Amino acid sequence: MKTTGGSEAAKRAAGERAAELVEDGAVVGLGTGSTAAHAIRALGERVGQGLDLRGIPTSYGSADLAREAGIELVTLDDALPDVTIDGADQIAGFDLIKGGGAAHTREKLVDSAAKRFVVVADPSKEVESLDHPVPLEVLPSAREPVSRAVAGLGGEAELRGAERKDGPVVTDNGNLVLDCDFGRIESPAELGDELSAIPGVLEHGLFVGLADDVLVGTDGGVEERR
Ligand code: ABF
Repeated sequence: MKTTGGSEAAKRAAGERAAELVEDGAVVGLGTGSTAAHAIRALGERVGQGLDLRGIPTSYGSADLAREAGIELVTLDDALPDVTIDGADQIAGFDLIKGGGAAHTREKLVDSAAKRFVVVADPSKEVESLDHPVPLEVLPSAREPVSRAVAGLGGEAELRGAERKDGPVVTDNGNLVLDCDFGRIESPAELGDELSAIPGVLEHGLFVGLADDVLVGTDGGVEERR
């Protein structure tokens, strides 16, 4: 699974702490990315010790990892998550930018459906104000009109993987990703509403007001915000 910046020990500390919070019998949303992967592996170990749980994956990657870890998988048609554990690309307070793994549409579905959404991260993700490019999952036919609409909102859209010989990044849902640079984002909620209103945008990577807990791993422990 793709690893972004930040120490592996810090990611592991956050992921393993989140896995400890899961109670017997729970349905758990399984996030995507290298930090959430630590939680999935730790949950698999707990299943091996007798914990009863079912997982709802947010991507093919998290589904594969969960199967390897011995976690039974179900869908949102079967049950809603008691808790979802997922990573982030940038965190300001409880507002997030996600989508670095091109999985944010399913992540937002599973994260928002959970009774409790626990974010796991290393300290490199924390900032005062969000300024990371915002990923948009767009229909392949909507790439140009969406790019123009983003420019109209003061942003600059870049097709993810445009430079790759084997073609741009394609999401699990068969769509493209535009990474949209707006500089410092003064009002994430307002920008999120504007992006949602653009025809052809399936989902944007601003997660505003969804997180219940933020667990930031460090090399020496875990800082927990609720
Ligand atoms: C997913 O994985 C994303 O939404 C986010 O883009 C990324 C974080 O990855 P990592 O934990 O590897 O930094 O949760």
